[in-house]
Amino acid sequence: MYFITSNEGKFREVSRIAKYFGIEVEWLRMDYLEPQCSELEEVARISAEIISKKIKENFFIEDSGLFIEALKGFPGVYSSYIFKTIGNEGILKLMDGITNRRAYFKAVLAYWDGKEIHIFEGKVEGEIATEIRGSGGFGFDPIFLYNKKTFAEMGDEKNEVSHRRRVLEKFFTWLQKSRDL
Ligand code: ITT
Repeated sequence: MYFITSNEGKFREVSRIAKYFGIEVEWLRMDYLEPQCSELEEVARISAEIISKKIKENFFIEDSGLFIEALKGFPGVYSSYIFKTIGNEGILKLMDGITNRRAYFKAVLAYWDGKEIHIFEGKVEGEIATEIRGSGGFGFDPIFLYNKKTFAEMGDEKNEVSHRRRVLEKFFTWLQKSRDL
């Protein structure tokens, strides 16, 4: 099963979680052009449609975003660009003085089975920290608090509760069932 991403941190987590389910995932490192859409579902579906025209094998991709309540869901679908530009420090600055720190990560997975696309979703609620903490994980992990620790401080524990874990759990359970039919 191919997993397509340009993000090494994502691949590391996906292959680790897949192992819990006895599934071997192969990394197809590809930087595909993401369409500009207002919903993650649309980004994932359209990206998978474009890739399916180039690749014969079954594959899946996963698009994630950080949604901050006080910023009306920002950076959301723009998470990748915002991380590359203002980064974690920039997000902390935007959140300066804001007491509502609720946020969530959402992951949308699109699986191409050779004929059609199947969509799955996973979400995890947390808060934006007031400082950068921890050295594990990647991306926004050092500022995303889950039960008092940031994802970057949780090590492998992140893979038990993350948006990625939740979406993959749904996908792999579905995959196992549909293979048994
Ligand atoms: P691909 O699209 O090639 O898979 P990407 O890094 O562009 O890689 P996304 O668009 O899905 O991936 O991710 C949006 C941003 O959110 C990006 O900057 C990631 O680093 C960040 N992100 C995604 N999942 C994360 C996680 O589990 N922890 C922290 N940050 C995460």
